[in-house]
Amino acid sequence: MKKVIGLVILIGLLAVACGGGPAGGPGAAEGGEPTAAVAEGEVQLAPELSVYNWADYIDEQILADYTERYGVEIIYDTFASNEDLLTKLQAGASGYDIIIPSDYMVAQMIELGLLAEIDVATLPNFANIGAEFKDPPYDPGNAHCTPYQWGMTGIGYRNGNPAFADGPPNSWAYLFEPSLLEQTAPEGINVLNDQRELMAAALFFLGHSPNSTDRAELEAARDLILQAKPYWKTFNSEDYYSTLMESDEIILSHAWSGDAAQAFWSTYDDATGEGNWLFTVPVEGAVRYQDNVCIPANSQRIETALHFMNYLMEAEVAAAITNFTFYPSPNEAAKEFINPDILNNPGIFPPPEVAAKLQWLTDVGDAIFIYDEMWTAIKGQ
Ligand code: N2P
Repeated sequence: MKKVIGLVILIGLLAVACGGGPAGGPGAAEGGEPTAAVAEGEVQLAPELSVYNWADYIDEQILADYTERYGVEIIYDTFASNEDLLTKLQAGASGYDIIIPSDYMVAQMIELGLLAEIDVATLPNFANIGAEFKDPPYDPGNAHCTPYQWGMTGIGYRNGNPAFADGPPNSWAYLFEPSLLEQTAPEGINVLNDQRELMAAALFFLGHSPNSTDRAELEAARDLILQAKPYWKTFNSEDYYSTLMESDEIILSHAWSGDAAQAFWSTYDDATGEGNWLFTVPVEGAVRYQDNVCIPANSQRIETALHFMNYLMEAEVAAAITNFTFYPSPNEAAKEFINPDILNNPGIFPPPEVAAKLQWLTDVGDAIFIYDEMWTAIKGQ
């Protein structure tokens, strides 16, 4: 289904209908181009909007602020992985208006016809997005989605634990090598409950591409995971930072960078200047992801979803999201509102030598069925 949405056109028409226009009062821009103020003032918003996001990936106050400003109730829910999101969406009738898939999943969803088309030229705040984040390979021309936040996948570890006395666990060997696991497993290890991420960790460790489509390589990754699995306490990618890291149920976790940073700051002690959790990027390489704001093709509230999408790209809103989640923002205009401690933190905004080790996950096409088969074996045994 092809839906090209023109927010400015729609707003422009409404402005005319309401007697607005180039000289028509507040919100009317010079030259007749609608501004964000017009967008805020004139678009007809639905009474509610359903938003489906990763866990711990927004300050819910930002949703409350939107409700207060625009009178739109947000129905909010979270998911644990891109594949969970896809399953929900494919089940149909999900009712979601805004979803936040990662890069490779955007490509898969476009292929499956699950996303509404948008025209970013109609979203005034898209201008705030940094050039390097626009027009991504998985969604040329941002024809479906706008960038939300990005980050890295690595290893979170308990600061001060003797197991890490010789240095950070900066190798995937800490997830897979029995001699290391024997030391750390008794105190608890968590891995992300995320098939592409866990397979990528194993593939990096084996020296293969995280986007391998080779059955023999994927089977080797599965076997590596299966031999390490008895050492792992939990598969959790949803509330692991609060229920496992912060509460000291574990000492090591396969982790997304911002979640580890949240665990650091929530345990931060002013007296020592330290938090309980640190983060490291394995030497073998690691995943870098770009998460995106998209609208399911079957949304019944597309204009409101576009309005919300535009709101998330306001410089101060995007900064508030990063200041809460500790994930880097693609929003260039937000930078002046981001806490400098976050901007200058190499565990959040990676320096070039770390960035050089990061790789995107891409759509693996039909090989996804091999990944599904491997994952079923991994989770089933
Ligand atoms: C936050 C999840 C980060 C998104 N808990 C990973 N793509």
